[in-house]
Amino acid sequence: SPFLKTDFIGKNYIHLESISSTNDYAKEIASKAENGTIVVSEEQTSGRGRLGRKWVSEKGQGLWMSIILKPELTPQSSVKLTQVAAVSVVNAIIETIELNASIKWPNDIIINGKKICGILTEMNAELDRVNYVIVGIGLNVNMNKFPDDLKDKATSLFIETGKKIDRKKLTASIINNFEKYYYIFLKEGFEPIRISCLKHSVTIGSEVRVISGKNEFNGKAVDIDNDGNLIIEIGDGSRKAVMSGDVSVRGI
Ligand code: BT5
Repeated sequence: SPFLKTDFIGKNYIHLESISSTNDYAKEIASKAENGTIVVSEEQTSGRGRLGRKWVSEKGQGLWMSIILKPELTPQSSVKLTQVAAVSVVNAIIETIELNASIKWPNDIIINGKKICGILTEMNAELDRVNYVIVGIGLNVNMNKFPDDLKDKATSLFIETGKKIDRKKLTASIINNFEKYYYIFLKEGFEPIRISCLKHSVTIGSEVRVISGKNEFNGKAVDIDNDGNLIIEIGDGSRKAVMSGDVSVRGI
């Protein structure tokens, strides 16, 4: 693509017509694939969210993409690549579509209160060494409707702008931004990413209900810490750190 301006991410670019899930495909080829390999599919027949949830991935209407990375990072800091991706997608949307997108911690991108993008980061690690990380990004681009159960909570760039979006330019912008913020993360650590997440966050400052397994509580989201955890202030004024892995955070 003439729009791609990266050193290594997307140099190896695999474009598929149909696949179960680009994250699954990426996992299969990861050990042999070069760092920065990208897998994109026109359609996913079993697109996945977190915790086995389904990701609706219609043909030709979205960007269903996985980035294979082989970073010199611990598993603990590789988790933060979700936030690196979120910041990249938000910036790409602002730059190419001029729409104001925000981040709903930890892995959703929201426009006008509805979800337009989800991120699924998965990794393969031994002890304290990461073999590879797969950053899966699903972005609703040109679909004009969603299944009934998603109608009120999902949106697309087409629904928001009334215009069909050129996926090539947008995809390149996401990849360019991702490499930029990935380098910043490797060189300067999580702090600049954290600041960017806070700047674009819809979660911070709002009352939320946290559901983590059997444990549920209400509080106010007040910060993101240096590990990427969400900091919740509860009734008695004390603070709880919530890890991104398996929680659901709902506005109340
Ligand atoms: C996510 O999970 O948001 C992560 C989604 C990652 C998708 C990408 S596409 C490329 C790569 N390959 C994959 O197989 N996956 C990745 P989670 O936070 O668990 O949210 C899932 C929930 O979002 C579902 O339970 C629905 O409520 C909602 N949802 C499903 N499809 C959607 C869509 N297309 N747009 C908006 N919301 C959707």
